[in-house]
Amino acid sequence: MKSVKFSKAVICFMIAASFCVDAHGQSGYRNPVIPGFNPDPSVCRAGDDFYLTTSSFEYFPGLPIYHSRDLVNWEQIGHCLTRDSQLPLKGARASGGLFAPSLRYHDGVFYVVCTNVTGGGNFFCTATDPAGPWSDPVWVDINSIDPDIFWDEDGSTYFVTQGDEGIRVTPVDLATGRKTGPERLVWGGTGGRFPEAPHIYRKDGYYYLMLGEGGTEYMHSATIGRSRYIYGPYESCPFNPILTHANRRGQGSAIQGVGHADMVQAADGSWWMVFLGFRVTEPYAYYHVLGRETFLAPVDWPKGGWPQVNGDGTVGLEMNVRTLPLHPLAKSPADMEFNEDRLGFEWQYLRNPVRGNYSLTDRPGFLRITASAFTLDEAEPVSFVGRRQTEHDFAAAASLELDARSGDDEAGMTLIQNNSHHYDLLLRKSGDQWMVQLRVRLGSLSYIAAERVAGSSRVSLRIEGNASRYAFYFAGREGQPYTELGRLDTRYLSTEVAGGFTGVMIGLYASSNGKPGGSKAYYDRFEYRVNE
Ligand code: 6LW
Repeated sequence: MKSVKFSKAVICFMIAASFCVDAHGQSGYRNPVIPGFNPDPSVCRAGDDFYLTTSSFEYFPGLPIYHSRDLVNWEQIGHCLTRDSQLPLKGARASGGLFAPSLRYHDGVFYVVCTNVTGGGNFFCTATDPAGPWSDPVWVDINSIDPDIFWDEDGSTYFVTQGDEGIRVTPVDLATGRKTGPERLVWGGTGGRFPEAPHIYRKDGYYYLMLGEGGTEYMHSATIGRSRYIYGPYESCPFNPILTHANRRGQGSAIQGVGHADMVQAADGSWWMVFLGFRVTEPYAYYHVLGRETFLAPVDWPKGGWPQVNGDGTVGLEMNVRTLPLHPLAKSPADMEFNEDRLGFEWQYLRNPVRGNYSLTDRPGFLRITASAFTLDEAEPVSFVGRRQTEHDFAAAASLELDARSGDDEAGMTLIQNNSHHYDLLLRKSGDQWMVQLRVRLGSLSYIAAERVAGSSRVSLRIEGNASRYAFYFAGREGQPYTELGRLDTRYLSTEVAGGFTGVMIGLYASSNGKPGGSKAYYDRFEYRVNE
């Protein structure tokens, strides 16, 4: 019996950002460039290749690694943290675990520096191939978050982190992970709350220190300062914030909360910024369910050497700007038959998985998930594997057979924002009957919104989403028409309601609800289609 592994190359998750070229050869692209829960992006360049990582919190494996040749089209090539020894998530609360990473390339080596807020704090890992394998973490005794790593021209190396009062710079010996000097507060930003997400760039004799400010919600922004000395004093850019939608220009935009940015220079000399933002369900409807996503904007350096982001510091869904030569990617297949021996990189577990609970080879053509006693309500390694909801308009479906031992066993699909906010479409046995249920879990409220007799232990489940509603369906047998079970508002799975730093994931799971686990759910198909 073989456990499910995450493939390096076999099943690549292709993110096909759409693009267009007009009659004059002017190219454009569509934001976000990496849709769905992908916050705190950090980017680096190695030759003509760009690599990017984002925060992954309580999900495992941790820190997706994306590759691109044009900054527009991204393909996931792996994860940084694939071993339990690299990423202990025991007891990780929702939105615990891994916060804001930085990804850098220096002298032929890739570095990821990050914070595990659940345990261990700051660390860095290295790799010569960003697809992995990555080293075990080197833990660094600095007690603050959002670390960046910076190499100065004299060879000194620094960690740049967020402290309560502002940004700190600390010399660190990368051979040992030890501090070689004190943590020094260098800049408090421009006065916005939560000065965080620091990144330092060396340009034209200056140290440029870019921050996120305003908190990661609607007041978010990117600001920048510069100094001739790494320890400051930092002079604030007169045009701050250089990126924000928390002003009249961003009012009514479908994109809100832009900030937490990183910059990269392409081989042709052009500068680009990646940053997080979120798509509200519609302009002026102030909630979002997809989490914070990764956006892209061009950067110029006119005005006395201060960066200007996409002209006026705002961005759109359609970006009518000249790009690098585009390298479109094939789209990921919408249908999965579970015939491969590994799941694609887009799939993640909740916390360190009990590996024996998952198999693709136990019964060829099926993903077997063995129920654990844990439920989706607990901050535990529940038997679950899921992928991001990447667009408001989507359809997801799964076919399932449940080998239930008792009425306590259940399995099905879930839309999960966190342990206390999820919608479950599940199969369970009640006496002699097989029932399909639609269960709502919102904070202290948990109830069965609808249930129907399923007819057998084999069902097809389907969820369709748009900006405001999720609709839930089931079909008793292959080929039978779907019956609608109910509709639920998207709003209650939003970050505004549920809180936290993640976005909605579409999961397959099995649970024995606190009783000894062991019953098996066999999934033989999964489909995920988006309407762009
Ligand atoms: C991250 C902080 C932030 O540490 O959210 O948007 C936190 N910015 O920089 C978690 O993603």
